[in-house]
Amino acid sequence: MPNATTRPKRTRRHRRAQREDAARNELVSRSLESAQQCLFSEDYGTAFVHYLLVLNLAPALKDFANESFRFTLFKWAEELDSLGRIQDLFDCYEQAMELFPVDEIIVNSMGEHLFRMGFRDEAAGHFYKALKLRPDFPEAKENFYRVANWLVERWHFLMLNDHGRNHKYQLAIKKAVEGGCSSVLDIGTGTGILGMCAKMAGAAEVYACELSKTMYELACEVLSANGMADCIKILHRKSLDMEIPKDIPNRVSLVVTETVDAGLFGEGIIETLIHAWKHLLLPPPNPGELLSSPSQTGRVIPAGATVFGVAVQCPEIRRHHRLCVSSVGGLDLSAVGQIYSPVSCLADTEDSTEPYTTERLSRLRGGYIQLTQPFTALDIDFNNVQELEGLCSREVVQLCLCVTQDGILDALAVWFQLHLDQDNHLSTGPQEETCWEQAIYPVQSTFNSVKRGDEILVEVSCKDSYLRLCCVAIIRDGNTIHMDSATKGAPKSLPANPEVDLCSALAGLQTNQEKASLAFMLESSEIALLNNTAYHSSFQKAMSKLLDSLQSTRRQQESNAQPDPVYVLDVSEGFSVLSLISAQLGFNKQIGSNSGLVKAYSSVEKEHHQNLLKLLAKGNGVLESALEFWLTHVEDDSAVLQRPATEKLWSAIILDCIETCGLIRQKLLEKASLARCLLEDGGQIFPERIVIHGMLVESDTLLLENAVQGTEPTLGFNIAPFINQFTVPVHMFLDLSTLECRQLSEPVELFTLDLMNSSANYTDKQVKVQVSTSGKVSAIPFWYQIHLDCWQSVSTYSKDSHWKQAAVVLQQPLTVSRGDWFQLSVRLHKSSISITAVKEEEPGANDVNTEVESATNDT
Ligand code: 44T
Repeated sequence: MPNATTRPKRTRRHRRAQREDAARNELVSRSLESAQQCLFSEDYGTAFVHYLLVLNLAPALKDFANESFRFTLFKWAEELDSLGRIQDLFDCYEQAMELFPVDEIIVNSMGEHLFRMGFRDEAAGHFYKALKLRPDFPEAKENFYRVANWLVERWHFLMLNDHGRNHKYQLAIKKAVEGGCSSVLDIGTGTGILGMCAKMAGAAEVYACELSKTMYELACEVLSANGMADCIKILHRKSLDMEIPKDIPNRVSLVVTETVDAGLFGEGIIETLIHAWKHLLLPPPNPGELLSSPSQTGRVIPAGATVFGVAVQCPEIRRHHRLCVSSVGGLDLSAVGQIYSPVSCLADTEDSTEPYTTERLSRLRGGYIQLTQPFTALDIDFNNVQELEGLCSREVVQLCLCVTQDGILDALAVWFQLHLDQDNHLSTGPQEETCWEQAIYPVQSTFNSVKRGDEILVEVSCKDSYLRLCCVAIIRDGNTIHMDSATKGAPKSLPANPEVDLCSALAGLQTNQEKASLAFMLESSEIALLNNTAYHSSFQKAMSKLLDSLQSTRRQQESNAQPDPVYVLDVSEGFSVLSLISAQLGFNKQIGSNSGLVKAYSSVEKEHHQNLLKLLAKGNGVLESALEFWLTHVEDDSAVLQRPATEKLWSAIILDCIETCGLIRQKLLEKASLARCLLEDGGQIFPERIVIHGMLVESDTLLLENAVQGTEPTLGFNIAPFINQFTVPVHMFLDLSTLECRQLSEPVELFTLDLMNSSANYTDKQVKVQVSTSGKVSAIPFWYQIHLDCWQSVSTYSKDSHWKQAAVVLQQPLTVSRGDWFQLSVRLHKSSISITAVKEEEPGANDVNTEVESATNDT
C-alpha cells in the first residue's frame, strides 16, 4: 500500500510534469513551425536557432529534421562565412556536432570550413573522422586525399624507404648511446623512428617532440604498436617552447634531429640547436678534459654539415623564373620591364619571396650543365653553440667561382653532406642514388651569359634562418659587371673593354630606372605559362577563327548598323593574357573603326596583374575600353560568370581547366554548365573539349614516394601500417619525361570531357588496354589533350607545357606479360579522377577501347 502522504505529492509532480510536457510540446511544435517558416523566407540564422531549440528539447525529432537541419546549417554557415563571422560559424558547427556526432556530412563540411581557413591539421582530423564513419563517402575521401599531402609530406615515405639513411642514423645513435649518452631527446620526431633507435640502443631516458599535431598523433600510435609508449615520453611541442623541468626533468646528453630541408637551415635547425644548447642539453665536453663522461656532457647528431653549390645552366629553371620569349599569341611583351619570380635570395626583398625553391636536378627536363666546379659554401659544427650563434650575425661571405664552361647562368644549385658523426655521413647531392632534392637559387638578372674564364662573385649569408646564396657580379678580364636584379634597379658596371662595354650597355638598356620600376612579380608557374608560346598561339588561332565566324554572322544580321561587339570573358585562375590576345585580335580584324570588335573581360584580381595587363594593352595598341577588369569581390562561382550588361550574352568564355599540378580544376564541370547558359548562339567555350590520356607504367620511384614499401619492418620497427594510412592514390607535379619508369603500354584515351555539350558527358568509362612490354604495372600516369576548338589543341605532356602530369598509383602492383589485356575503370567524381585496373582473364577482345558509359548529371 503506497504511503498516503506521498500520493498527492506524486500526483502534483505528475501533473506538473504533464503541464511541462504539454508546454514543451507546444514550444517544440511552434519552434519547428517557425524554423520551417524562416527557412522558407531564407532567414537561416533564425531557422538555425529554432532547430537547435527543437532538437535539444525533442531529440526524438532528430531523424525527422536531420536533412532540413543540415541544409539550414550549411546555408547559415555560408552567410556567416561571407560576413567574416568565423567564430560564430565554428560555434554553430560545434553545436550541430553535439546534436549529430556521427553525421559524416556535417563532420566533413566542418572539415571543409577548417581547411579553407587554413586549419589543416584540424581539417584533416574531421575528414578522417567522416571517412571512418562512412568509408565510401566520396567527398570525405577526396578531401582527405587533399589534406593528406599537406599533413604527412611525401618525403616521409621516401625517407622511411631509404634504408641507407635509416641505417646510418641508427649506427650513429647506437654508437653515441653505447658510448655513454644515456638521455636522449629526438627533436622533430616525425614517426618516432630516431627516438625508438635510441631506446633500442639502450638509452635510459628517451624524450621526443613534434610540432605537427598529425605527426605527433601518428608517432603516439607507432610507439604504442612497438611497445614503447611507456618508455619514450613524446610531447606535442615545438622544441623552442620546451623547458626543464616542466617538459623533461633534466638536461639530456644527446639531441638527435633531422629537422633539415633541401637548403639545410629552412626547418630552423640553427635556432633549434641554439635553444637546445642553452636550455635542453648538458654542456659540451670541455676540450681540456679529455675524459669527460658522455653521460655528463651534451652532443648533437648530426654533428655538423658541409654545404656545397654549383652554378648551372638549366632551361627548365630558366623558363620558370624568367621571361624567355619576346611575344606570345601575337602580343609583344617588350613593353614589360622585367618579370621576376618570388624566389629571390636578396635579404631586402618582399615578404612573399623565398630564397630558394627545391628541385631534383637529375629529374629536370632538358637536364642541366655545370658552369663551375662544385664549391664549398659553408661548413657548420652543430656541437659548437658559438659557431651557431655567429652564423646568424656574421657578415656576408664572398666567394669567387671560376667559370669552366660557356653558358647561361640560370641558377646556383645547393646540396649538403650531413655529418652524423665522424664515421657516418649522408649526402643530398644531385649524383646520389637517394631521392633528395636540391635547393635552387635562380639567377634573375637580365645579364647572365658567362664565358669560360669568367669569375662569378657569390655572396653567402644566413638570415631569417635561411641560407642565402646570391650571384652579385661577373668578373670578366679583370672588369666587374654587377648583376642587376629586378628589384634592385640598374646595374653598376665598370666597363673597360668594348665587349664588356657592350654587355653592360645591354644590361643597362633593359633595366634603366624607368623599366626597373616596371618590374612585375609573377608566380613561377605563371611565368612558365607566359613562356608557353605553343598554347598561346593555338589559342590565338582558335579565337581568330571564332571571331571570323561571329563577324560574318553579325554583318549578315545587321547590315547597316554598327555590329555588336564580341564579348569575351577570361576566368582563368591567376595571371592570364588570353583576354588581351582576344582584344588585340578584335583590333586587327576591325576595319574602319577604332572601337575594336572585341570587348574583353579579364577576371584577374591582383592589382599588379591588372597593371601588367594594362601596360601590355598599351604596348600593343589595345585601347583601354577594349579590356575591362571586374570580379574584385565575387563570392560565389555563379557570379563570376555573370555578364555586366545582363541583356547580352557572352560570345566566348575562357575556362582554365587544368591545374599546373596536372589535375582537373575543381568545379570545372559546374563552371562549364553555367558558362553554356551564358553563351550567345554560335558562342564558344575555350577549350571546347578535354581528352584525358594515360598509359601503364612500371615505376619504383613512384612506389617509393607513395607508401612505405615491403613487408619488412623499418629498422626492426612497425611503422609502415601507420604512416601508410596517409597514402594517396594520385600523385601530382610529375614530370613524365624524366620520371624513371618503363612504359608497359601505348598511351590510350581514358576519358573525354565535353565542355560545350553536357549530354555528351558521362561519369564512368571502361577502357581496354593491351600490355606491350612485360613487367609490373605500378602506376597509370595521365595527361590532357586540350582541344581549344576542332582544329587547335595542345597537350599538357609536351615540350613547352607549363603543366605537370599526374599519375594514379596502384595500391597493388600487377605483374603482366606482353599481350595481356587490361580493363581500366575510369571514374570522374567532382573533377577528381580515379582509375582501377583489372587484368582481363579472357583474352581475345580485339575491340580496343570498348566503352561502357554512364551519363553524368552535371547540369
Ligand atoms: N626533408 C628531406 C626533410 N619539426 C624535412 O614538424 C633532408 C629533402 C630532405 N618539431 C633534401 C634534403 C632533405 N620542434 O615533422 C617535421 C616537423 C618537425 C619540429 C619540434 C622543432 N623545433 C621542429 C622543427 C621541425 O620535424 C619533422 C621533420 S622536419 C622536416 C624534415 C635531408 N631534400
